[in-house]
Amino acid sequence: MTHLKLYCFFLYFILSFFEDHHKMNGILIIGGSDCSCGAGIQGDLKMITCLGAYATTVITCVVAEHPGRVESLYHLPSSIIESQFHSILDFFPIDAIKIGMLYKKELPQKIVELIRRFKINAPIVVDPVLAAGNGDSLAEPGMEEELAKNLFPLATVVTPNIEEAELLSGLRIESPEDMLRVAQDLSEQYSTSFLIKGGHLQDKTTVDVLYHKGIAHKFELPRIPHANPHGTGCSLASATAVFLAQGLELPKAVEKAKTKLYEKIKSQLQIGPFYFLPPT
Ligand code: PXL
Repeated sequence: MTHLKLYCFFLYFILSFFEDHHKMNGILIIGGSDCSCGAGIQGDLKMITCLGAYATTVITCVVAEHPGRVESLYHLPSSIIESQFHSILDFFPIDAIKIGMLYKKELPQKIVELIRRFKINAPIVVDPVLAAGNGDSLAEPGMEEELAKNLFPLATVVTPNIEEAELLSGLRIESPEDMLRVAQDLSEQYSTSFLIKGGHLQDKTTVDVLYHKGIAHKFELPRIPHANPHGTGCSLASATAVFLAQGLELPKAVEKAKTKLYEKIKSQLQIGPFYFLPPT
């Protein structure tokens, strides 16, 4: 090394001590684009940004939708999905991953391959997106098995809503007690934690149930009358990813995520005939 190079290296080293690095947790979101910006990538991006983390996105498909219905969707070729991974992971630190809508049945295996190839070692929240809140399909038939075989073994937590938990378990869920039983069953079957999101059960309270390391945790908050904004499921999962990135234990991360979501639901925005979570 020349003297000049050595001097520059030394100067850089000294200056880096005084630099005011603004450290933010990096959250990688893998999922579908919702053009109405309620759910999917855009919903996650709003929640993650609000919580002070920095989100990067790998978009798997583009969905033309609003909260009332899914109009059409276009899934992206696997080469561009891989390329997005490259662009981000060549330089970006990842403190948590949130996986949402994949649509194509071959994607769970592909995503696992990429996570392994890039040696990402961070908590992973798997939202097993199968259908939209209005019942429209958001995955190819047979996605349940592909998610279970490939992604559940890597998941820190899997976050189905009631309908998705029913599809994954083959059991009916009509009450918080059913949620507890199914969360335990799924958790034991797949050896990972399950958070069943109960927002779609009609009750005076909203209950989410986490089964984690042999213990059931029930998170209950009052239901806000007439509040049904789009994207609550995605937002709960992405907020959980942020708190896991901060190093919180899973039950605490879920509790904080639910409290944040509750605050946002209280100030939901009416836009046309639909309700959305506020962007701030
Ligand atoms: O509301 C469900 C939904 C709609 N659209 C996209 C989603 C989801 C749920 O995850 O990812 C793109």
